[in-house]
Amino acid sequence: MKSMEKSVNILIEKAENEGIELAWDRLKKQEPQCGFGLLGICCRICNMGPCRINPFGDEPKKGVCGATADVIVARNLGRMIAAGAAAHSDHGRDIVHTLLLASQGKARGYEIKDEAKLKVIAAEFKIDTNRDKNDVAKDLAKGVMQEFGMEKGEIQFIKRAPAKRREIWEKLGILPRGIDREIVEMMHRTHIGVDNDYANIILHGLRTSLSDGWGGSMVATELSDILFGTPKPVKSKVNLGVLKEDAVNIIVHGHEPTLSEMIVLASKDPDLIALAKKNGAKGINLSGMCCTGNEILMRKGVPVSGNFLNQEVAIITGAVEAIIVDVQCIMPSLTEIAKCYHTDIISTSPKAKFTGALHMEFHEDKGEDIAKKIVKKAIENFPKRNKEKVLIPDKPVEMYAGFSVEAIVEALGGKLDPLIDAIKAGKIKGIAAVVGCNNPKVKHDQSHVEMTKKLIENDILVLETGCVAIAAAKVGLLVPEASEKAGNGLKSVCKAFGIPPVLHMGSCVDISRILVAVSAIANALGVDISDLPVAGAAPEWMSEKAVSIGTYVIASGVFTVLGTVPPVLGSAEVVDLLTNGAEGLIGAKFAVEVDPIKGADLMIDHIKAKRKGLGL
Ligand code: SF4
Ligand code: MSK
Repeated sequence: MKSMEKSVNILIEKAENEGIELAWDRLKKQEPQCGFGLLGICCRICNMGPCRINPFGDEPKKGVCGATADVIVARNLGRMIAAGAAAHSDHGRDIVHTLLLASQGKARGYEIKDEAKLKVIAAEFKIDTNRDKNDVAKDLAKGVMQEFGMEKGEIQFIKRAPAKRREIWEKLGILPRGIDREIVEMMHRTHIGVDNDYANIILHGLRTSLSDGWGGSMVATELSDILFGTPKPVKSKVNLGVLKEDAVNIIVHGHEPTLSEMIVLASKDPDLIALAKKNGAKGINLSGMCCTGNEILMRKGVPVSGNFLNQEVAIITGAVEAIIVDVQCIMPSLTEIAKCYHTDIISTSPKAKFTGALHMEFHEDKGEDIAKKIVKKAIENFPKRNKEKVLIPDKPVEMYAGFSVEAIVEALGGKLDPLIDAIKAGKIKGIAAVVGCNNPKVKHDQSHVEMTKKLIENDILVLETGCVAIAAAKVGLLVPEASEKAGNGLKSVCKAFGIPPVLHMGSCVDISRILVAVSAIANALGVDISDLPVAGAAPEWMSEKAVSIGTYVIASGVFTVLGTVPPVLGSAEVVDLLTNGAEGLIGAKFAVEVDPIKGADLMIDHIKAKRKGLGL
């Protein structure tokens, strides 16, 4: 079985019978995967190469330029961090741009939904908040935009970190300046013949990743909340069973809320609903996938059809009229698979076109109109559906999402104190941030689910974002009743506050919410983040964004377990720095453990040790 999800296995079989190739088949064709690539010891940075290092100690031990395995591995890792940070941060930049247009009245359909949060964030940027909200928003957008390329100084949100953490960063010289500044510098340093010291490259990797977590990602989260509303607990449904046989099924997939928010509005438009009925459907059924899905789930309660490895099989249901995509984690294979069905793949971002897709470019200034045109296109596709090929093999599962930091505080009665008291009393032993993707190298969703279950059984409150949160939702872990599966201590806290033992905090950029939460707890206890009984994990990670995330999480002082092996094993020095030496520098390190139960055990042991350190 390739997936934990029964319906996915059924659809994989359907695809096989129809001769359609999926990610698992393509992975098989890639195997055995390139050993040099797996170890991170191939380099094609310049045209004297490509070079590779013999991992068994024989020649060649150096690239043509003289680069060792250590330098090559560190450079490759540095570039992965830079790419991941760039992806999150460019998403953040788009949100800033939308906020600016909205504040200028140039983006019909968009408005400031959370004025209170606007004031809080604007005050952080020392902007006068006693004015019209649009004037405040305009100054905030301009101020944040300027930070992207900032040459000197440090980004504003980094000031949210506990003083002890900031001292560590300052001492190491890794307080991030502008986000673009750090990413460009990483690309420069890893050009041939620049930074030829593996440790120095990795140090800048930490700085680059911090500009993502406390910069680009945090900007994306906070400004999205201002524009679209700060998430509050919301009930919804999840898995491919949210698709309906008798409705026009539209899936939004990717990452940004800008377009998907407008698609939500368009899907409720009475004229478009009437058009859907005229075309033989009972209505329009919108669902989300991956993190665009998480964005509209958290704020609008829109059901989720799946996570990363659900995207191809969604088409195999034969019931999807259109998959509307924006940016990130969208497989290029979708257009090829869609040819076997009536499904339209509609690309919308000028940054992300797909050969074979229908491109309907989205611009915020005409957002409402474009969204309506896109939905209309999907509706017109409904009569082309071949009913004989339809297979929706599941019933949806109930879930709750929308646990922003503000929502958690509210659920706890207005303060974080009950959570801190529960940690002190040992009812909650600690907190785990379990994040990240799917990867066909491991059984779809299994590591996420097994690790999460083990953690809650051991009274560890689990915070999740991205594809993990969707995986946990599919097996019913995101409802208050799931506290029955938790240890007695965690169960009693969940029951007292009516919350699930696993809290869905949003999309991948929303890991910034977890940074804010752990900073608040550290500040309340007067300690550093690295002193807290907190651990992180990315059990099925695959993307460069996940590399940046993992790096800023350890750079922020949180021990992190990776469930798929990163391409660094070709350098014993780099491995030692990341899994050992980093602890002395930043108070946290990585561990790699492919077994999710053993990974959870590492986290539990870490949490126990930190409790002891705090005298708890
Ligand atoms: Fe080879 Fe050095 Fe060029 Fe990399 S930078 S391809 S190791 S010569
Ligand atoms: S969508 S980065 S597969 S979490 Fe954010 Fe999922 Fe990972 Fe993409």
